[in-house]
Amino acid sequence: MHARLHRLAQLACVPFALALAAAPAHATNLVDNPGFESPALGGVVARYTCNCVPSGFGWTVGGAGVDLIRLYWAPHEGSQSLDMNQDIQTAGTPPGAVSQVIATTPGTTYTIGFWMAANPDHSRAPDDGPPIKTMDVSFGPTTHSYTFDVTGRTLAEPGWTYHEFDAVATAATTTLSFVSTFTGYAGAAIDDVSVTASAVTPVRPGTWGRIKQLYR
Ligand SMILES: [Ca+2]
Repeated sequence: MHARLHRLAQLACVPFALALAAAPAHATNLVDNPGFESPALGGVVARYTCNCVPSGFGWTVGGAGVDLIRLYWAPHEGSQSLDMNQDIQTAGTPPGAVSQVIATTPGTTYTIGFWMAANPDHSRAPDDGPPIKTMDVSFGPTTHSYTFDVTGRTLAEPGWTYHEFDAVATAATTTLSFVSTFTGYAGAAIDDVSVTASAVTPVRPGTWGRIKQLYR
């Protein structure tokens, strides 16, 4: 191609390239099965007790286990959400946990978001546990504690509440974990978890400087 034609062809691409550079970074959710919709249950509950990743679940179950709940109470989205304490049908249900390892870039800030409510069932008090449900959420070495008051909440209106925090990754992988911190069969509930890398401020070279550079 003639040099001048080649430069014109390059120039024609400038607006498109600038548009790409100026576009905000898409906030990709790095969490596997973030809304607990997998596996889709045929019944109301799946009780996970293994210290493993149940088939299709994407999260490692820890502690005394958790209950995957389908439409017993209204989820925040979709049809399913997670009860952080498994209902073992007897008194003194110990707390459960879930975690997953996420690929991260050291030095990058991530925003960890989730919706929190609680199992509002109160039919076997006091085995349901305290009205204030507590949970720790960790991203690597960063941990925050959260509470949810289930008083007055119902199956139809669990009172889903959004929380988020920022944390800087220190390694190529970072463990995201949700850990219940109380005893009782009615645990904190979570849905719609997200981990997103902070948007990088795009570099926008001056249009005229870019054009002059092409014609040097
Ligand atoms: Ca869901």
